[in-house]
Amino acid sequence: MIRLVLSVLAFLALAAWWPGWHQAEQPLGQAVDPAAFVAQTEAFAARYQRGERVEAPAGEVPLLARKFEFWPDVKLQPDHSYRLRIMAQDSVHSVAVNGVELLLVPGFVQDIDVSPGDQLELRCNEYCGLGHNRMRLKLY
Ligand SMILES: [Cu+2]
Repeated sequence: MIRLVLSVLAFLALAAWWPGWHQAEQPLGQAVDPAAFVAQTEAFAARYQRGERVEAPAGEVPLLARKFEFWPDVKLQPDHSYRLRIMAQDSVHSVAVNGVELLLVPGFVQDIDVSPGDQLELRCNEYCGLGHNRMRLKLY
C-alpha cells in the first residue's frame, strides 16, 4: 500500500514539475471592441495619410493585421519612439519584431514599444493563408 501511495505521490510531483503543465497561457493583450478599434485605426489612417503612406506622429499608432498586410502602411519618424497597438481584424495572425513575437487575435490589442534604431520590419509568423509570406511592413 505504501508503495502505491509513494508512486502516486512521485507521479504527481513529476507532473507538477514537468515543463509545460504550468506554462502560463500566452497573453492575448487587452480586450477591446473590435469594430471600435477598426474605426479608430481608419480614422488615424485618414488623418495622417501623406501620399502613399501614413506618417505617424510620435505616440500611439493603431494597426490592423489582416490578410495579407499590416495596415495602414505607416512610416515612423526615425527620431521618435512609438507604441504600436495591433489587433488582428479577420483571423489569427502574429506579429514578430525585434525578437518579440505576439499572437494577434480579433478583439484583443497587443502593444509593442519601438524606439529609433530598432530593426523595424513587422512580420506575421502565424500561417494565415497563401499571401502569408507577403505579410510584412517596414516601419521606418
Ligand atoms: Cu500570416
